Amino acid sequence: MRFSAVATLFWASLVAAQDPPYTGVIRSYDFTIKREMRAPDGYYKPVLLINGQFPAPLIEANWGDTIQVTVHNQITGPQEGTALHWHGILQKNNQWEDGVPGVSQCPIPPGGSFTYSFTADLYGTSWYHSHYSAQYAGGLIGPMIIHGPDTLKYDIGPILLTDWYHRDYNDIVKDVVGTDVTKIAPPSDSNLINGRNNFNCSAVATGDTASCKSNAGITNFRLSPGKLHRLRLINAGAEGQQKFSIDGHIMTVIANDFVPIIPYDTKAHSSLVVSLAIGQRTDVLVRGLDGATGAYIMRSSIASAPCSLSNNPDATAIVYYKHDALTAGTFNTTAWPEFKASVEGVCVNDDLSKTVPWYPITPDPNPPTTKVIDIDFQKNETGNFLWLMNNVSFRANYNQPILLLSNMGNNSYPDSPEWNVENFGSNSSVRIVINNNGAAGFSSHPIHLHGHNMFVLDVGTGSWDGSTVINPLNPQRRDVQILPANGYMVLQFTADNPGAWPLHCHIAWHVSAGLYVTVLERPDDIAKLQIPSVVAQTCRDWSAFTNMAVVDQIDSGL
Ligand SMILES: *[C@@H]1O[C@H](CO)[C@@H](O)[C@H](O)[C@H]1NC(C)=O
Ligand SMILES: *[C@@H]1O[C@H](CO)[C@@H](O)[C@H](O)[C@H]1NC(C)=O
Ligand SMILES: *[C@@H]1O[C@H](CO)[C@@H](O)[C@H](O)[C@H]1NC(C)=O
Ligand SMILES: *[C@@H]1O[C@H](CO)[C@@H](O)[C@H](O)[C@H]1NC(C)=O
Ligand SMILES: *[C@@H]1O[C@H](CO)[C@@H](O)[C@H](O)[C@H]1NC(C)=O
Ligand SMILES: *[C@@H]1O[C@H](CO)[C@@H](O)[C@H](O)[C@H]1NC(C)=O
Ligand SMILES: [Cu+2]
Repeated sequence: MRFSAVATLFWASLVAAQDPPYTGVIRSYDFTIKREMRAPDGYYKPVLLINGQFPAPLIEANWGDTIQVTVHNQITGPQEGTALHWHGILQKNNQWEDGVPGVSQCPIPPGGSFTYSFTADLYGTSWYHSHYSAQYAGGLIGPMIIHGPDTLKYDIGPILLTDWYHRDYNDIVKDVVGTDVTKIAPPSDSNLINGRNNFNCSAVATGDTASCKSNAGITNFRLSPGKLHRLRLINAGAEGQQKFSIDGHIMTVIANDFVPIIPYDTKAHSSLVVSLAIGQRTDVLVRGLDGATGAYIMRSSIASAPCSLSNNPDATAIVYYKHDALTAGTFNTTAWPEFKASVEGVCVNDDLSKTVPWYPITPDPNPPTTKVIDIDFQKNETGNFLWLMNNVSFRANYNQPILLLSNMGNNSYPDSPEWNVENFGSNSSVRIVINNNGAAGFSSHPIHLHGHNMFVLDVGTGSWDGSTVINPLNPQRRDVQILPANGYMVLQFTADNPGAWPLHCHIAWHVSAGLYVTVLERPDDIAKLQIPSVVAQTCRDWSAFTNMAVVDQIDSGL
């Protein structure tokens, strides 16, 4: 799976060109999704699994390969539709493979199958997850690694950081979009590193009779002294912002999302930790301590309110050099208090001035359109709490995917304002200013744009001054950025990818409650896309299912 030295030289010469090489290699996967009892942290609950696994299997490919995933929806107890989204993949020329029900496809009905096929068009670290209601908070997540020219011998692989809830995601969603203000922001019960952590079963709520085993066990990773290791951090949780560190070790940040950046050490900056909001990935290099034989603690802490809410925010894993140290179970924790202090109450990504892409791209300094979108938080007429963007709380119609209607030349839906479509027509570049102020400003949001590595021109508290752009010749690009509480974010994208692209908060509970806009990009070119007939067939299959069964869509659907 790794590149040879010669191949690396060849590929490196192509890198700046952006477009992936064509390798002709197909990486095939066969995924069966089921709901079964599991106890990742010791507490038994129904978990959505792929091929029996939580977290779901690793997808691994080389840049330019074709990834082909056949998904069998065997979810029962109850039956549900599903769809898988390949986070961060651009899907240029495969826009219908983005996996968002009601936007790019109809859900895969219970008992049905669908084969996704797309190019590994960027390289680095990512993940995939269900985009159907809050299924991904119920376990339907997995890592995805695409090897590029930046390959390294000591690759520790994916490190998934996920908050974890003991209640079923459907029950949580009902509360989140409910009418009782005390229930709309549920705290997570636990925090996991690669799907494991120890949970203290004495702490379960009175009356909770679920079976639970304390000391379920944690993950461990072996490092080699003096060697440079690559760690691929992924926040694949539902709500919590993670602050990652390893006691006694300095980390060098080399990529954010699918974008390699000019490296910097966490130690050399104010923050000693790596901050990741939901959906974000950060690749770090860690040099094994010279001559080390001991064991150290790897930590990921959910940043406390106002960033996130958790009853057990601290996840741990072990980093060890010699097996004896692992079994002895004594750890050097000298450095932890200093790290802990830097974790609290900071709900932002590292400064944009620090995160400079390795391969520069300059955005249009005068984009032909700038759209201002306000975020609001309100009760609707029935008293349910909802999030709004541009004065609309999004709600999908699973039977009418926006991309497919657009492909048939229909870009106006007078009866469906809740699809929240922003039609940017044929604009060559689009700038969007998102304001998170007023009554809605109490929370920060990880804002995710599909189909692009967005330029992040500026973020901050208060309002944008209308002109400041950080690193205007080469601003940070990534696919998720934290929009601060009581703040703003300015993003821009080059309209090089015709499609219907979700722009949304990646907190499961917030997108469930409608914090979402559909960016419609170059509809004239969407009309020309040759969408395979199997996509329409999935809609007929879904329609046949919904003619027989009532789909209880309790949230936005995403
Ligand atoms: C587990 O929780 C119980 C009840 O809160 C407490 O008494 C006990 O000390 C905890 N055990 C550990 C190992 O933290
Ligand atoms: C523990 O780690 C610190 C650095 O974090 C180091 O200065 C100290 O020497 C270590 N102690 C032992 C006993 O290895
Ligand atoms: C308010 O929102 C809830 C939750 O999405 C929804 O079930 C309900 O139908 C909405 N009420 C109105 C009047 O639209
Ligand atoms: C927002 O929507 C509500 C209800 O649809 C409407 O009454 C109000 O005028 C809208 N506000 C703005 C600023 O568009
Ligand atoms: C476009 O689709 C919407 C939603 O199905 C429908 O209401 C509308 O009539 C359609 N427009 C045309 C011109 O077919
Ligand atoms: C550019 O986008 C704006 C919406 O922000 C839209 O009103 C306008 O028609 C678009 N221009 C073109 C040329 O499509
Ligand atoms: Cu949010």
